[in-house]
Amino acid sequence: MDANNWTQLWLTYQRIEDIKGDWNISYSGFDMEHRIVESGVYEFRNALEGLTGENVIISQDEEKNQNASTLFLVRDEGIPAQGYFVDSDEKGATIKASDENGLLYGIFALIRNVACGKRPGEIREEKSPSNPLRMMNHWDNMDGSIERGYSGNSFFFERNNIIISRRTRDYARFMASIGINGVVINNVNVKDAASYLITDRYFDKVKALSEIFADFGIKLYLSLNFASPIELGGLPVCDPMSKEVIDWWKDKMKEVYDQIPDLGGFLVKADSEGRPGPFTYGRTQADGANMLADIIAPYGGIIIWRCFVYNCTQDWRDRKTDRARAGYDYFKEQDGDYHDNVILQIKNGPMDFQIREAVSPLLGGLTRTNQMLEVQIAQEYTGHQIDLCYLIPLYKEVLDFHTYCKEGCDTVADVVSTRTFGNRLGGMAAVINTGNDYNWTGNDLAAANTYGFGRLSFDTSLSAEQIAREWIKMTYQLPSDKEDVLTDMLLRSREIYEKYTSFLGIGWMVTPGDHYGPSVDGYEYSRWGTYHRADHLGIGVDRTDRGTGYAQQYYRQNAEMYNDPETCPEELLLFFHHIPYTYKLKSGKTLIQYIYDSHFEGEKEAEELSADWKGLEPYVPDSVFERVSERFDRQITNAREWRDQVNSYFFRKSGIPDEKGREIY
Ligand code: GCV
Repeated sequence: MDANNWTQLWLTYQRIEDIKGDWNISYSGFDMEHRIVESGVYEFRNALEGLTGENVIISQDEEKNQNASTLFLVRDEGIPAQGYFVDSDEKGATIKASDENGLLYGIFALIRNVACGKRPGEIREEKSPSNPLRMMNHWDNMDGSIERGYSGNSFFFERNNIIISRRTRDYARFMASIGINGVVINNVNVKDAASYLITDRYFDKVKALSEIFADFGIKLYLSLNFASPIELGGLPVCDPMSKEVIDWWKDKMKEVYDQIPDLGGFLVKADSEGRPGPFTYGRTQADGANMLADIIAPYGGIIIWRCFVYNCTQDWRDRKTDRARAGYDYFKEQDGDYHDNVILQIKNGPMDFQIREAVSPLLGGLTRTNQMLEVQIAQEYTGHQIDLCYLIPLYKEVLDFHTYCKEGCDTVADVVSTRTFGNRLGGMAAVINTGNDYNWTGNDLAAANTYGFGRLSFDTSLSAEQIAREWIKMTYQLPSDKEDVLTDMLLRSREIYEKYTSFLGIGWMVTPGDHYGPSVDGYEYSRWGTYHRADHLGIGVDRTDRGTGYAQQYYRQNAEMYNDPETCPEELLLFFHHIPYTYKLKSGKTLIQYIYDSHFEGEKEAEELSADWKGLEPYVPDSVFERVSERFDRQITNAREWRDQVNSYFFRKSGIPDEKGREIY
């Protein structure tokens, strides 16, 4: 692997040797030459050779190889789509599935169980995916840069070319191993060369990429420029109701699908942060999405339309306009109008991937529309893959949130899985955190988030701890007490990051633009709709019925809960309320004292994380130890800066000293 200059992430195959030796493969109902089946068998060989370090004989002839174990690959129509059943005994293993994706996931499940220390005979697992769509969104630009990327440059694009290498295949293997079945390769902000991905300038390479993905059961999707009729077609408008525009798209999509028949469809960011969209022509978001969806329906394509639509030129003096309201205000009205090959992709919170915010009321608020949850693995607001921040607990909270949209089946996990409303499409998407760094994710420990998102989107019942342990076992060979240490570090990390950056749901005190490090007023007088409204008496945004009314976008139970500071969950208090510094929290502490305490604690706990990591030095590869240690040093510097800037700011605003007399500047 070193020769290629990248790691194998969690597919290291070094942990145990219980399945070593030669194997027969017996196929029943599966074509051994099917591309996905071949990939699965190849991976099985990889695992065996990785474990033993020597070549193994994999044969189809049981007669010839009587001492070998046997892997039975059996088609069983009774197993749900993309699901699998894995069983094993001393003589081998059986994987049943009704389709090739399920078979591939079954093979990975077998390998995962072995790599996690289970012995043949102990392995028995039956799973079908919680979500039909499990997608990664790359924000990769064609010049090779990555928007919000913290792990080097793109491995898909370089100087406006598409790169295809062994790394591409490895990437597809990693994604399949965690159950991902869709990948959007380019940034949602589609500009410049990326607009040309749907032209013959790039067809050959996009097709080649889509075929590599297809080997692993993954569909390739592209982000689309809504203004393509203008930019590529030379038309004066891109009005979705204009006949000329529709005809242009029809010809374009025919050309695209003729060349790339496997293409899954398109992701569209429209009318958002300067991107073009239907609003320019007085049309609705549904008009835009449906026009494209109808055109690609005959090819089996889908349109994934983002709900991240808000006014980004707001006047900070205006206290009525509330960015948090925007998604619901724009999209709820047309619930039911979207055609059945459109999915609305909704960020987990109504603002933008803060370390803590309320769950978007659109999730479950829409009842007649395909919907999909979008989360961010790339650590834009959560530490740039410098600071440790295991995000699976955050995703779990969102998935477990009760929306009250339907009795007994109302969590976000229920809604996006399609269980609640029986929608045709649904699932989870994540803005991925990879790049061409040697270790793919900048911080080696950030790979736990990449791995974790995939596993969670496949099986939303897994706990954050189970996922962390799996990832650790597959990636490193730690004695069990050290595995506990690393698991615990991951599980503490989100709360620690929250403590020194953002208290009680306030968010946005980050350096503008870059979003790493503190700048308490950085966004306070800006156009982005991201305010904390701190004055000398208190802080927080009144989103109740006395304020912006955002809380009323939820179903009654949640609306009432959020509307009252006494029942509002404390971790979101300042997201929903403007609260005096002297307000007593449930603990009996005043708000100002909580601000001081949490920042002192957060910094101290960041130091403890770093100390815990130092204790793992003998157990992880030297290069990993060094890379991660260097990041912990930067995390401590960052946490100190946050602690001192935030505490000083609120001391100066409020004039109230710290009860414990600690140093504030
Ligand atoms: C891709 C935030 C980020 C942008 C990103 C945008 C989005 O505003 O800062 O970089 O653009 O979200 O999700 O579209």
